[in-house]
Amino acid sequence: MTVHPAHTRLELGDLKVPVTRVALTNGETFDRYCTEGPGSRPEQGLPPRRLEWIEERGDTEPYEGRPTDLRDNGKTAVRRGEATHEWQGERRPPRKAVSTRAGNVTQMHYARQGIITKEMAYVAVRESCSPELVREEVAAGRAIIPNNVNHPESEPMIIGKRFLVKINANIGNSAVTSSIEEEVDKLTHAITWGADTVMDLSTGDDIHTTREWILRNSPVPIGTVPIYQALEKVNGEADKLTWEVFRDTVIEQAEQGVDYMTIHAGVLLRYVPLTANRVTGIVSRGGSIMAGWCLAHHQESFLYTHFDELCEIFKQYDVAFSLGDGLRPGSTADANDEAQLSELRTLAELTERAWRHDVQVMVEGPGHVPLNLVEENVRLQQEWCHGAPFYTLGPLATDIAPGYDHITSAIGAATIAMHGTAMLCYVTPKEHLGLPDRDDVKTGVITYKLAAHAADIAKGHPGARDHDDALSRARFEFRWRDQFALSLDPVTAESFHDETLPAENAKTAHFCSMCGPKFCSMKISQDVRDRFGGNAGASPEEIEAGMLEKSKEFAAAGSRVYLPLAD
Ligand code: IRN
Ligand code: FE2
Repeated sequence: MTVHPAHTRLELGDLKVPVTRVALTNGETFDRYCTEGPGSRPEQGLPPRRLEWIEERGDTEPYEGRPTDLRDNGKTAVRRGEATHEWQGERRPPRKAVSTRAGNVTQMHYARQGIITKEMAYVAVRESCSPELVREEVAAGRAIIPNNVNHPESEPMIIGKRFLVKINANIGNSAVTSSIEEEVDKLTHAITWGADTVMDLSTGDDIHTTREWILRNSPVPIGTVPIYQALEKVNGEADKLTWEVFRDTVIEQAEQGVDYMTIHAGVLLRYVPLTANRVTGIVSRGGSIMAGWCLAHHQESFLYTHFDELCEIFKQYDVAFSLGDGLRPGSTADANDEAQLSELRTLAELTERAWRHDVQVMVEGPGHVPLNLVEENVRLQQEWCHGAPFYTLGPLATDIAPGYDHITSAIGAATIAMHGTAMLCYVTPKEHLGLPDRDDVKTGVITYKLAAHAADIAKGHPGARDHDDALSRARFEFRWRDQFALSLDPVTAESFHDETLPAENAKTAHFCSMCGPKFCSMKISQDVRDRFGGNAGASPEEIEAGMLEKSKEFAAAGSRVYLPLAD
């Protein structure tokens, strides 16, 4: 029987912050960062836990409630071809919480006035740091708390390089496959395995309803790329897009509660020709839509020219910008080229513009980048964007392994996060090949969790290694159950062990089937310790003598590294 971790809550005043408490067989416990949800009935959604905090600030319209059954709202999809934000039939948003007094409800706005919000205090407990550090980082723009006032189901989290490295999982149906239920299931699955934020990249029909279900069921911030829905509204013809269609889409999504939006406002008309000689041109979906529009109209991007109006909308809901890297390299050959870096300079300019409105910003980054060029990406972004959080897609360190791109990208992701990237956008094994299914979502999340954690350790983040130490001690002491329970994926760890040693007594045995009972390095080290009363007390000569003795035993047993399995 595996040790099942239990949810518990750290209480600080009236704040209750969930942690997963792993009870170990030696009587110790280990707490892991987690969310309270998921676990709702999909058609009901999660309770609006953050509502009180939002309402007690008194700067939003009253909460109008939401349908008790999301199926009642099921006919609210935006139909293809609609170039208007008029609601169809029952398309009334479940509530509207537009700021009425200050006109600005962003966490950055409060932070800059010296206010520590409940959200900041909550984040401080999750991150084991002081609330003042959270406030300072948010005020300076070096961290964001994506936190739309219309998404009260979300549990506050922070993205910034002074905090734990976060990971985002992309889900979303396409015109070709998958249903709303499947997407909600993927959401729950991604969060269960550790996604810190989720982006809904749905395209096709029912885009509005899908997002509604996702938001109402999500305890983590939800991001979107609104240009995708805007494009649906003009029948997929990029040149038909207008600022008005786009603006109305943004308002519709902000009212639903989207916490951050990818806005590809750095794809300027004059940068498009810079991609002409690339190996892979423009690989960003949003980037190519905007490049197409700029070329068709021979005008500057409406996302750029109307950027201040976007800020005005964002600050009424506290939507954060994720400034899109529409010109990111899609192959290692194109990394760090003029197109990519020109766009980054514009994203830096836009960061400052958003900050003038106290709107929270993170900046998106590549893509495909050889390891030797990775550090330069963070360095330039941090320098030019004055420390605004960097959010990168991988990057893939090589292009040659379709089917394994969760790995090619995790190599780049760990490296870039070690140098200061705050959030990593996961890549699944289906990258470049197809829409990820449930299993791909899990593989992507686990792979990115370990990349992010590897970076936390390398950065010397306080307490990051505690988890490793707890697992390593369990491993060294042959507490197999504890080793499984402490691992990122206990199910897989246990089932791999079961493949060769399924018996119950193997779960306390002092060896595994890799080296067999005689040549387990951990066992040998323990023998050495027992003999000399612990390594600390043993002199180098004594240790050497112990090793020599083991070497003789090894030779006497036939010098075989692998032994046949014991019955
Ligand atoms: C993250 C960093 N750079 C890109 N991303 C994510 O890629 C972005 O947030 C979105 O989820 C996804 C697809 O973006 P494009 O292809 O429209 O740029
Ligand atoms: Fe790619």
